[in-house]
Amino acid sequence: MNTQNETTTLKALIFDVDGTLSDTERDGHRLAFNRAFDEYGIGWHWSVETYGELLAVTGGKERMKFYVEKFLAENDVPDDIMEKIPELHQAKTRHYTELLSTGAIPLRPGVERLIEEARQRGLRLAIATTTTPENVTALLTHTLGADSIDWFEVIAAGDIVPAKKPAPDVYDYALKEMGLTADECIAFEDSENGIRSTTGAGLQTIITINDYTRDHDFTGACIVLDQMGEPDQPFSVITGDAEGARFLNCDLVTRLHQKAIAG
Ligand code: XBP
Ligand code: MG
Repeated sequence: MNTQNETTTLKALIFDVDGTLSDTERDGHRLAFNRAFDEYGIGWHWSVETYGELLAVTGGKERMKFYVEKFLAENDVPDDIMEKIPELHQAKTRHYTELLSTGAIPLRPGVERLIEEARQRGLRLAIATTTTPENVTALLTHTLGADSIDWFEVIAAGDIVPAKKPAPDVYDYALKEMGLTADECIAFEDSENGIRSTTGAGLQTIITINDYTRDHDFTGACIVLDQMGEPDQPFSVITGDAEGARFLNCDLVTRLHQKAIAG
């Protein structure tokens, strides 16, 4: 936090992926998990509702372990399942990247516009996510084009840090790699695990909710919106002050950042 009258220029935007850049969970990751379970003949099926509960744990391998430990009766646990989880997860990643390659999962409204504007203004870009690196590459390639990978100077993903969100480690890692302080950046998240992670790293956060996260606790966010919005598709403000704006652009992001770090 800055002392009064001191300002810190916003230098970088750090984006979460799942739920923030794109609505990937319900019809992306969930489907890919179920396809992997079918492929391995283990008879699990994660419904939309169950998957919402499983999202309490980030990371696909961690989520499967959580399911075995908390959702299955002891007699229903397949033999040696814990040893098979890494292989099952590789199959899930294959199904997920195949799904993305069909173009079935677009970016959320306003994401491409904001990223383009940030690039034009010379704002630096990074990604901090718990998902597997191949999944980030596939999403960016199939939505923004192959070159877009290079727009992000750091893509901190998956097992790059041992402790996934809500631990702050993935954001700490991104900040360290960029050589920036938390006050020089702003983060974009969609979930409570996400904002716990950003807050732990000392970052200010803009939240765009989705169906799985609308009831989460976003205490400390600069603003909570239903989406980034477009000029012809305005956002709704859930909490905070958008100063009359109808969609998120770099001017609003900068003002929200300044206001937040001034305390
Ligand atoms: C994303 C996740 C990930 C994905 C699955 O959370 O929790 O686990 O659901 O990805 P966040 P993998 O948006 O907070 O980063 O299966 O590749 O782990
Ligand atoms: Mg997310």
